[in-house]
Amino acid sequence: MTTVAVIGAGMVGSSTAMRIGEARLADRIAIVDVREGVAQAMALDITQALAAMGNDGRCVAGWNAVGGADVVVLTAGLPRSPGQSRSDLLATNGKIVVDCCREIRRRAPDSVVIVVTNPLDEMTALAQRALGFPATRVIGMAGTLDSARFRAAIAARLDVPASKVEALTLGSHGETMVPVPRLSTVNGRRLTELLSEAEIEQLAERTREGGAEIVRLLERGSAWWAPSAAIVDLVRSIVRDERRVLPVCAMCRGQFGVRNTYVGVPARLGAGGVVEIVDPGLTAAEVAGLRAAAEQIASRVADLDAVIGEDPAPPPPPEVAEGQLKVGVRDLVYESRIRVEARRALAREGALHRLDDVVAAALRRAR
Ligand code: LAC
Repeated sequence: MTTVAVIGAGMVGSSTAMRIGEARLADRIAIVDVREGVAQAMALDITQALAAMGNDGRCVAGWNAVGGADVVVLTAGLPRSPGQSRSDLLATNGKIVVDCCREIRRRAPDSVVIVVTNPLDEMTALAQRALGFPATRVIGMAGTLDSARFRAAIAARLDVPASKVEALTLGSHGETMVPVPRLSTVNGRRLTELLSEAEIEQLAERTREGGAEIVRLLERGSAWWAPSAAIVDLVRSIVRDERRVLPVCAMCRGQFGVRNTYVGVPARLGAGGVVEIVDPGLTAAEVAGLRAAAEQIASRVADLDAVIGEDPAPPPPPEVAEGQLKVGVRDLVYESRIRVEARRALAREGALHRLDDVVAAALRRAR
């Protein structure tokens, strides 16, 4: 029996729960919200909708229903208001994420957690600390959404079916997003052969601003149809162990020169979460964009301690859990701090290329 839990019964959470039911990805869907009546209403409405469609799926409300979930989708938090950036939500949503993670840790300790709450990259890093799960089991959903927006923008510009467009975005779910037009194709032809650099940049900018454009138009709340579709893509690859490579916010342990930081990268997703991080053959300039995104995320993660107050991290999990580097959960924040300070000092000296070595040396000294 497969249980998928969705935390947060707002528009993103409830449309995700409905899509999971429609796609028959779970025998049981749990839905939770601080507004208990809203979660109960959504559970009834979704179960009745599935019945109307001849689908036996069931949606159940409340934290008890989360027990033993295979996948947990964390959407709880406030959406952006017009004029707000995703990082304006750091403090408010940080507290909500930590509270929810305490429950998830207790009730679904073996789950794969997909974080959707904004600011996405920072909330994913925070959730991993608060959960104390191996980072392979905590990912953030942004890349499949941003890539879909890039694909839709390309399809509209060239008036071709979206299904004939391949498009990829990496980096953050924010201003340091890294659309990769070099790897984008339309009917198998490279996008770079079809449009000028300036035209492609316009589409990339529209993609970076894709979420804000909808927030402005809605005046209240943010998008849900594309986010929920993009979440379901990840859920499917995990619950069916499809092992597809999808762009997600994942912990890098040295890949692309990014150490112990969450950032948007292509990752193979299977039953246990991230199977591997895949290099699609990025150029030096694209890697530089990815690293700039990772550094910005790391510096914001370093600020989270002040936001959250008490340390939410449980004791570090066994190092062998990930079969990777010897890294404890606290290092994520600790290394970020070292990185931010070293970055400032090296930038003054014009020696940023030494950043990794300086940080590695500082970590060695500290251990
Ligand atoms: C968006 C918000 C949810 O991109 O971040 O639509």
